[in-house]
Amino acid sequence: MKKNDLKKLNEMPLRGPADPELGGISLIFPVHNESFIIEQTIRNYFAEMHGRVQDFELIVSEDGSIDDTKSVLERLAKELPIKVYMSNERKGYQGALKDAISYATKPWLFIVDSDYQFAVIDFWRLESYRREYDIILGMKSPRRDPLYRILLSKGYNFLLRLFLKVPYRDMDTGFRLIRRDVANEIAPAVRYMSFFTAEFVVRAHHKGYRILEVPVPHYARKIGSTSIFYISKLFMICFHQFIGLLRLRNDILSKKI
Ligand SMILES: Nc1nc2c(ncn2[C@@H]2O[C@H](COP(=O)(O)OP(=O)(O)OP(=O)(O)O)[C@@H](O)[C@H]2O)c(=O)[nH]1
Ligand SMILES: [Mg+2]
Repeated sequence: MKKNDLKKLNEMPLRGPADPELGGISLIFPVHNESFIIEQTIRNYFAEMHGRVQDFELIVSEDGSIDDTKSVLERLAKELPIKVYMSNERKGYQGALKDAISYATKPWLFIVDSDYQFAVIDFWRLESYRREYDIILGMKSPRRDPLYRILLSKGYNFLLRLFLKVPYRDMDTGFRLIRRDVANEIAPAVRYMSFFTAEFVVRAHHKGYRILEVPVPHYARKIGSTSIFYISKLFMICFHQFIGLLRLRNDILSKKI
């Protein structure tokens, strides 16, 4: 990490208000089986952003949970002005995000993983860059995950840089601020890589959109478990991601992007 980035990371960001001239924000949470943490996540993010972001909405994209998540969300939706979309079938991370993007109404989307591995206060580290950038990515600094996940992610980002000619370091981050018109243009085309964000970033980069990575602290998952990176599925996940990467490269080389 650059010296300047490290210095900024040690400073507390100013907590808004968000610049109203830059437009309102739809906060989007993808959720699957997060009954132990989802209430805390929604309450903390809502308390911080509602009131400091003039034109604000909070959208939850729940997806085939088989724990208590749905009942927690039903209760919260009666108390807080939030928009909850639930699905009995699991659409998957990519499908649920695409749907959530189409439900959003504000000019900017703040799409955040719902298991509280990112603190809401770090939204303010991204906010002011809306003036100059179309996509602002929270780069996990440092990443608080098991070593094998950190190594896999480093290798994955290295391959993306090498094969797809992009300069970014943490393309599958779960903390990102995106202009809605850019999301609406690019999200429907995302199809090769199942985690959505990396492919989205690559496509946006090759379309010439302005993308910035800003370091943000990352926190270990405190409760619940991954619904994506099961160790038993790691080999297949890596295999599918690599095939996706090659397909994306093919699209770039044949100028389909
Ligand atoms: N809508 C939807 N959300 C999902 C799905 N799978 C995971 N999520 C959510 O996506 C976010 C990221 O998933 P995680 O399982 O935390 O992935 P991770 O952070 O890489 O893994 P951990 O380090 O174990 O937390 C969480 O908020 C999940 O609730 C899904 O199929 N559909
Ligand atoms: Mg997580």
